[in-house]
Amino acid sequence: PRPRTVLLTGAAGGLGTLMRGLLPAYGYELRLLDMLPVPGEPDAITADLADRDALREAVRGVDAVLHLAGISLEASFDKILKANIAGTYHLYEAARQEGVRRIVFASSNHAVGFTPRPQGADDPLIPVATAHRPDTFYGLSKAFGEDLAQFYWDKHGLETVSVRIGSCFPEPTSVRMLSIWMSPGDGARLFHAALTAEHVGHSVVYGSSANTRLWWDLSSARALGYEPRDDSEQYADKLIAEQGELDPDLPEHACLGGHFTTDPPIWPH
Ligand code: NAI
Ligand code: 15L
Repeated sequence: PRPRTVLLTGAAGGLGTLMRGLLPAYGYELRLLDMLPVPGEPDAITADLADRDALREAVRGVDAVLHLAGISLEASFDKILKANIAGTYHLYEAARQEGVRRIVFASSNHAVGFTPRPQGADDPLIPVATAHRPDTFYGLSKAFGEDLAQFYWDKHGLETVSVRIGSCFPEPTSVRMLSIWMSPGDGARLFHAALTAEHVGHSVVYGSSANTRLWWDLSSARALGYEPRDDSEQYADKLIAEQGELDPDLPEHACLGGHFTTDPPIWPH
């Protein structure tokens, strides 16, 4: 049966706000959760991912979870540990205890951010089955989340689609984003496919539109039934005129994770 009631964590965030607007058209009834109040949504659950009791109650009776909550950029290890590592564990444990069958996990390109990017049309696309090469504590937490998802599938039969999202914003704003952009409409199409495809076990997919300058292999996403409709190329002339082409000799342009690979770490708390 198709999931109807979906818990959306991180509902107050950028992607959560976009998906609150787009997913109801697919027939979902969304239950919302965030540590911050969700503007205009008085019924949203205000709870931190550290609150195990609140998570148990929040997942009770839902068909699936779209797990977007967490720190979405680099931060200190202590902050990442609490929100993204322990928080995602608490969510999985609540789902297991309440018998939820599927989670769609917002992983990130930064789980594999130190992977060299293709530099020309002849270079192979980055496959899903590539080793984790996290570029930040943040990326490390996403690699952990993918492993956690694999463990809950192997051990407990709880299914996950881990979506290594590129950049999901209304428009791409950098030359790097031309390669990894996921339009909001394609994001909703991909999350819908991840929520409804049968027998996913633990599947890992890249999350982007069908960009002309794509760096990765979308075939595992397409295998879920995802058919992207958008391409960032319409923004290419303007962004390249403003910022220039990516220079492969610059360290911050050499790898998938871009400046996340070269930004100084955030120490310590
Ligand atoms: P965001 O930072 O705008 O939203 C994250 C939301 O999670 C916020 O509303 C925040 O209050 C909530 N949150 C943070 N810690 C929490 C906690 N301990 N308990 C409860 N709620 C908590 O981030 P955005 O852009 O909406 O991203 C959503 C998810 O997708 C994140 O997990 C992010 O890592 C992932 N992602 C997003 C990408 C993008 O392009 N937007 C790219 C790759 C991954
Ligand atoms: C991410 O994982 C972040 O959550 C998002 O804000 C963007 O920075 C994106 O990666 C990116 O790589 O552009």
